[in-house]
Amino acid sequence: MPVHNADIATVLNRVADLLEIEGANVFRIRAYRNAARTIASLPWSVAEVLAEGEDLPKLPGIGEDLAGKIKEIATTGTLSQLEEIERRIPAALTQLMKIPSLGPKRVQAIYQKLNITTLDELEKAAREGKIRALFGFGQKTEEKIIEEIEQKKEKKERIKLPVAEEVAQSIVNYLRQVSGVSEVVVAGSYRRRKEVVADLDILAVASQDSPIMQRFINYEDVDRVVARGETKSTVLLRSGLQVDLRVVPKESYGAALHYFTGSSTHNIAIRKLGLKAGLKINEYGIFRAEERIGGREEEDVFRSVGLPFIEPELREGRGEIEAAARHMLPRLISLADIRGDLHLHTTATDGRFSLEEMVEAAIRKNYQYVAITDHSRHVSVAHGLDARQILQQIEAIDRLNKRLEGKIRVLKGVELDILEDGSLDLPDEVLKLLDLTVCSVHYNFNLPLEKQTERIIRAMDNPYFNILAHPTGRLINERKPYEVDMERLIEAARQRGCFMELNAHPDRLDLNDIHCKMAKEMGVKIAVSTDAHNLTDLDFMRYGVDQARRGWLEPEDVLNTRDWPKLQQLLKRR
Ligand code: DGT
Ligand code: CA
Ligand code: CA
Ligand code: ZN
Repeated sequence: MPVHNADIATVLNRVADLLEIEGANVFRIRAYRNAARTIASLPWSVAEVLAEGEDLPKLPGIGEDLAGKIKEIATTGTLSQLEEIERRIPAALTQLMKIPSLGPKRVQAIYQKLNITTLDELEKAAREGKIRALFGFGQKTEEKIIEEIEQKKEKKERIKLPVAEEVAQSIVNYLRQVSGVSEVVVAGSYRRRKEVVADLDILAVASQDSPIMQRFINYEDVDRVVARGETKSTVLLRSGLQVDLRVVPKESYGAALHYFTGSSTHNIAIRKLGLKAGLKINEYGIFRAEERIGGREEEDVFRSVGLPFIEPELREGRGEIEAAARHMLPRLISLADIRGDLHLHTTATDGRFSLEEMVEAAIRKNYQYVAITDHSRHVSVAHGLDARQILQQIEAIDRLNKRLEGKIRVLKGVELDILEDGSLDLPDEVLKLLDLTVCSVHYNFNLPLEKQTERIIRAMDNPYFNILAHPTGRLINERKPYEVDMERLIEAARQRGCFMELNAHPDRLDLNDIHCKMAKEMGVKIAVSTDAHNLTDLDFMRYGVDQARRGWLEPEDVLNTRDWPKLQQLLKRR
């Protein structure tokens, strides 16, 4: 069985969860979580490296002990330490940790006092009023718990793109090797580059006698076969991810690719256009009466209804068909348009690599410039910099720029905390020495909409405010966006010459696609930045570009497609 990096991360996180319930040392717990994050973001497969007989390279924050555990997981799929802990505490307890109101202390209490180990038991006890009687709980908490269990039941967790990608690549490579198979592509929301996907929709072209279906359900990662047919099958993988496979003949490939790429709103609109033109368009092809007039290529579908090709990222039924009809489709940005990264951390705060190492990595990306934006002092958990330390970093960057002799321009920046009263976290005398600032809300997420909006707009009043970083603070699948009036924020940014960030980290992708489009339409440019905390995080840029494309952004709409002189002009506020 292939052990994906995501599987290793899952095991490590599980150990951390259980240790937390046991009340273990916080540093120890954090080490597991950090290791999980590091492994999950590696651009290469740990299991594959080990399988080739190579040793695990030294990874930041991962000592010998943890490295040994990672090897054990990568080679055996499990960890003896985890099995040991699981013997001590019921495994289902980690499910309880997923209820936002319950921390490890409360889970421990519920388990020890009421012997509750599952969500169902928890819900029953809460409905019977048994939770409120526990020390440290109350009626309010009990009601909240019930509400949170209900919410959890409603939503099936959607998978973030990087995890989906890892699974998709393995299975696509596997299917490509089956005899008689000529095409294998992932369609659906994955191809539209949605930040989270519910399942993988794989489309293949294969000859009639190809054993592809049999091979698909025999794939080593398959846990359960949900449905099996001649042309369509569905399986559940061990991770719980569902995969649909459709096999079509060559002459249907384009029509099927269009159909299974979706979205269904987009498909329905295209089909209607077809009907108006006397055509039947479906996953098998394009037909006039009974005659097939196209469907081999995806372009055939658009051509048959008189439209130019519409990029998958735009196919959400948000006006793309109307725009195509008027030849007003955006010329979408691509990764090659990006000239630099405007949000990076170093070991000066919570980054994992030094200034020099981060800059070297940016040079390898062929960037013209890169901005160092470590945290300001308010973020004490990340050892935020005070005025004196920022001045030191400025000097270090000046020296580095001299030494680099124009290989890249290192921009002096800071990630400034927006304080509760809307002031910025460092004095203007320091800020005026910087090339740019990215400003963000890191605490007090719970302010009412009006207050939060005004807090941020007040911060923009400061003439050294350049870019609003991760403007809603959401963490996909983990933390909701804080309440804020985005239209007002964007308008305020426009009036003041500020910009919005599209944070490219796949856990954030903040702004989202809809807000990117809104900013574009309102005339506010966007910085697509990775917020890199280690070298490989610079690769997140492509997720940012994907999201930018979903937001209809053209190179013109993105700040960091400019060369430095133009960027410098844009950053100067008048
Ligand atoms: P997801 O899986 O929720 O992330 O999003 P999708 O778009 O991948 O949805 P999925 O997997 O249910 O279906 C894949 C594509 O198949 C969908 O984007 C369009 C097409 N499709 C599915 N059901 C229908 C339908 O009832 N009508 C039309 N026109 N197309 C459909
Ligand atoms: Ca899908
Ligand atoms: Ca599907
Ligand atoms: Zn940051």
